[in-house]
Amino acid sequence: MTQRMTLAPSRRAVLTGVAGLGLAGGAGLPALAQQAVRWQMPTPYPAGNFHTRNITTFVEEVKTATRGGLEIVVHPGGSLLPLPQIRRNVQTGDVQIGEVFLPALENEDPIFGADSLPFIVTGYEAAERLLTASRPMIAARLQRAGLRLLFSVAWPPQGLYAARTIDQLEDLRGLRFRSYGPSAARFGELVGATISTIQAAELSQALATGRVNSMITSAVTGVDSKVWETDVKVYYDIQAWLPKNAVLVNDRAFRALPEATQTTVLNAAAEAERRGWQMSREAAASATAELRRNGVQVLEASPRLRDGLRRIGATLARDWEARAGADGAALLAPFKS
Ligand code: PCA
Repeated sequence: MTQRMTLAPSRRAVLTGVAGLGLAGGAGLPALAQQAVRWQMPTPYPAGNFHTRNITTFVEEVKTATRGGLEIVVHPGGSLLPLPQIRRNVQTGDVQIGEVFLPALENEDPIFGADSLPFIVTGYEAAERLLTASRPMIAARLQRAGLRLLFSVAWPPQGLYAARTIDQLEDLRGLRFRSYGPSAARFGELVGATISTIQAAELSQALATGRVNSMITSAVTGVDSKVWETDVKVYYDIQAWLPKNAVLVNDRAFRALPEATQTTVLNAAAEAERRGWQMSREAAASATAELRRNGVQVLEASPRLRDGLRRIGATLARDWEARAGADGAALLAPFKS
């Protein structure tokens, strides 16, 4: 009840309209009549973003393979629910499926933030190994909350954006730093920046008004939010970490599907994960080129800046390990040289 109270009336109408059941066959075709299920799917990122495009293909595949038996309606860009509310609303069943940003769940359990530790996993190949190692841990934690992990896809490596050139860590002091989760906030704190938590859907505006003038995110999100139209015109391709999104489904809603449909969803999810990682690699390259084309300076970090960033990374990793227990230690061990 309280969940629904937090929604705007138009959004409430969509959610309470989720009867989920309807007749696929017409009234005149009783033999073909089967129950069609409709799921609502809030996602945080814009329609043109590669994560959203990948999800759209997933949804189309499910619809085709089930002959319309399962229809998933995607609501991109935080239009149905803002990112911080998606996980909870999938859990309560107000929506059946949704996309989340895993590091944003770190307050719930440090394991969700394993992919946001600076300079530990910095390339796709290692990021895939980290997903393989962490998947059972992530899935078990979600399962306890009645959620099922369908698939997870990495963002491109995270770089540093700023409104001025940054030659050393100290140059970040006093900047207005945008955070997208606990680890990014902690990073901002350690460098002495002022932190605002801003969702991707609100980022263009926050940059345009100068509410923030620095951040760590991917080239893709820099393009999505058209950083070149703001004062933020410098991008250091520091490849600090590769955080992941995850698509979660309410386990009760999943188990209510016919068995054949469950199998279809799981197969399409495995395919979406494979495709999504490929799309991520391609988007990393094309977005960096697009930043350049639009006049953003894409720079290498100076050795001094790199040293400073690594020092902060080591502090963050130590803090995380102290919180993440035996699972955390087991997860990180293979990645520490
Ligand atoms: N873009 C998302 C999360 C990570 C990324 O590259 C964002 O900035 O919100």
